[in-house]
Amino acid sequence: MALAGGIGGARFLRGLRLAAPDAEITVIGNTGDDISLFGLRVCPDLDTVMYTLGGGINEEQGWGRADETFTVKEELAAYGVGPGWFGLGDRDFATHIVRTQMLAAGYPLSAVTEALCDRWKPGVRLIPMTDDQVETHVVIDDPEKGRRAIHFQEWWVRLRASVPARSIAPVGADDAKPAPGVLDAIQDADVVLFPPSNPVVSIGTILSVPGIRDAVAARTVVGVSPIIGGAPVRGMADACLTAIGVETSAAAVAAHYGPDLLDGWLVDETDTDVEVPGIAVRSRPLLMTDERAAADIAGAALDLARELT
Ligand code: GDP
Ligand code: FO1
Ligand code: CA
Repeated sequence: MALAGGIGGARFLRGLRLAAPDAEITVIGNTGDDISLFGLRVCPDLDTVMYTLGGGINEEQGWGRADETFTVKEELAAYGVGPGWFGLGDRDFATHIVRTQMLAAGYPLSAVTEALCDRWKPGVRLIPMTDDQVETHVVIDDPEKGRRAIHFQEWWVRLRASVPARSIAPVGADDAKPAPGVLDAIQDADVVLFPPSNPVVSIGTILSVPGIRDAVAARTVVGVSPIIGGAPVRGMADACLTAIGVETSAAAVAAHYGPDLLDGWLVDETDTDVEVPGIAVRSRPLLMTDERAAADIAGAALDLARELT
């Protein structure tokens, strides 16, 4: 089983599915990025995993649908209805409409996600970390409005993480319960994998749901570094790590997870001499240039897990 954020998680999982075709793979998805827009519930990381594994993703962008159009967004803008900084496409809108309709009818997010996956057939069981609402917020010093908390998406997408985060918090996590099946999946797993997802706002958020961290720590856990040569492969994960006082390096991220949680850690071949007390480190190419490369990385993570079990 694996925890997963968006792009890094989804591409790793596509490789894992290829590396272990006979395995039953359960994925616990991050819902801290979720946001309500135009009255619709949007779950970017769940959708990125679902579309990527289901063959509907915009490959270049890494999020959103392939062959997308933006007519609804343009029409909303013509009414002066925003936000204009979040690009919801027409095809993607349908997903959010179905989701919101089912949530309003009383179905929990886990059941809604299962229903959406009936169409996409991702080949893994995708469960949101919780059915309760958890939203990551970021405290910034706004040049005009002073210190205030904004939604993670506003910081990440509108501001491109250009304003330093004073702190980052998964609002609602303290009172959230793991979704049905989450703790069982962790307890029954042969191995728990951390894809190269964002350590703070993807993996960190999932681990902030009470009960999940302890359940994971009791298993054999192998992670893949999202940091190569002191920088994220894509995105602004460095801005998130800085906010929690962790250096942007493969070693520092492993040390941040710590030996209580992590048993094994894959770092890139160019990150030589990485040593983390209590964690078995192996180096190999970590760029997911295509599905085969991602499968080789996933295979190496499984090999290390077997070695450590
Ligand atoms: P997000 O929710 O869309 O931001 O995606 P995730 O949290 O799942 O993953 C984001 C992380 O994936 C970023 O910090 C990247 O550094 C990492 N990443 C993206 N592509 C690659 C890759 O090819 N190799 C590795 N090792 N990390 C990657
Ligand atoms: N990311 C962007 O950088 N700009 C967007 O306009 C944008 C729209 C969007 C719509 C649906 C969706 O599922 C994801 C979307 N993302 C967009 C990706 C995204 O929200 C972030 O990259 C992640 O949440 C960060 O992990
Ligand atoms: Ca995310």
